[in-house]
Amino acid sequence: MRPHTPTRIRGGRTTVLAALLSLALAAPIAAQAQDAPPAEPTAATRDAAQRAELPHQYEVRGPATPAARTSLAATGVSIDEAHAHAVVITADRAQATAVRGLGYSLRKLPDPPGVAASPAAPGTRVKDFPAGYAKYHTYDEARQQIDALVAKYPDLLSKQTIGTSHEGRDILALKLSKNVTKDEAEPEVLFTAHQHAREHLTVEMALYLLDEFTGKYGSDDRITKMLDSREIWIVPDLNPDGGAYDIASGAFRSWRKNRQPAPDSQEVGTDLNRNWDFKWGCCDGSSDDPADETYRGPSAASAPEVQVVSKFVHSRIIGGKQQIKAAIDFHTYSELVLWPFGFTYDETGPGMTQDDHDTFATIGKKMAASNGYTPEQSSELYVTDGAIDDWLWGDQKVFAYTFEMYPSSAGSGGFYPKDTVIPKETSRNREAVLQLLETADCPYRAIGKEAQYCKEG
Ligand code: LU0
Ligand code: CA
Ligand code: ZN
Repeated sequence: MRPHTPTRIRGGRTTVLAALLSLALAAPIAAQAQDAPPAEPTAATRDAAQRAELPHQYEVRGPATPAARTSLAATGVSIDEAHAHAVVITADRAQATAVRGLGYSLRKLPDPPGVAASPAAPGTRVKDFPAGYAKYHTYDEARQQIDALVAKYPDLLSKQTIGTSHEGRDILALKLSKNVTKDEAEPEVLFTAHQHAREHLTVEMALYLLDEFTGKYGSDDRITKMLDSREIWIVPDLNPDGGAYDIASGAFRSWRKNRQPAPDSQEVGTDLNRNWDFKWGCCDGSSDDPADETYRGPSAASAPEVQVVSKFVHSRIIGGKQQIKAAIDFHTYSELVLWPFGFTYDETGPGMTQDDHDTFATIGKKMAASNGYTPEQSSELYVTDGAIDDWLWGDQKVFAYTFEMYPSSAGSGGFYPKDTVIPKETSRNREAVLQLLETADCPYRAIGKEAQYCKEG
């Protein structure tokens, strides 16, 4: 049976939270004198309620079209996989109930080994990856590796702090180029990673690129040529707070958002990839409920992390021209190459000509042929609004792609593949990255329209 169009379900989590809080409070209140004032929820009871709320993955059979997936996503769950007649979602208990309310049946999937079966006891602070994941880099380890590379390759690699996260962690931008300390008139390409906290493999992707490009300059012809003629920007960790929170208890929490409290709410976290300032919240592609996985935040670019990177991208407008020509934002998982727009099913329209679309699709398909991912317009998956690619293209005219990295399914580890896959699954994108760099001086060359779009001046 095909479920009817869902109505937006709000406050589900709040209701569950209230019920848990009243349960937790019932005993102490009963033991108190009759005229004692009602107790305020303590940090401990709030913690208890939230610990009952760790999200899990479920298979949902039925949704088979972009429209059906968009309707399902409107409950505020994240859709992690889309198949011909089923999807995999991440949902907490209240959200799972909301999805069942649409007429779907849910099958809970087994958690990967490192995922917390039950939440950590309050105060547990391991702050590192679980066993089997030791080769993933924590925020501090990534910084150390980056600092070592900057020290080793000062003419090729430079580091700047472009701002700080909600909790005050530095957000870094690394520049890779010959004569790195000079701002030369070369096409620029941006690689970003880790908007979503649980997508740790993307930080490894960024570190791989830094390592590969520094280490092979001078010996690998294509890399040498690119560093000689491009300025490459890498923002290796857009969401350091979320990443730290996801691993802080010693078992993964399946956390997606940043760690900024929502206004007038007990809930924490904005989905950074619904917070960018282009058609923000326009099109049922995000949630206004702070409890949801895809909460878009109270206003466009309300997340400090989004502000920091937006400001950085704006800073690359020189002489009225955006220097960044192309970009990849790394996510996991599903093995996809995605291009804008996400806010509409339409291939073309205001802000996307047929030539623009054809250029996106041609380059995207070629990159996908190199890494074995599936190429498609982002909204083929489901509608998103406020996603980075829509902003980078719609606002800045950057040919921006999203790569959804390994694996293709939850059965291979979902968001949490073991560290043994890191070398293979990061180097798998080497060719695609080189292709994008090589095309960045004139992306329209891909459709044979260099003369029309890329004349000097
Ligand atoms: O933000 C997302 O929902 C992405 C997909 C979009 C870029 C279309 N999927 S993810 O959250 O699973 N990485
Ligand atoms: Ca240079
Ligand atoms: Zn993601």
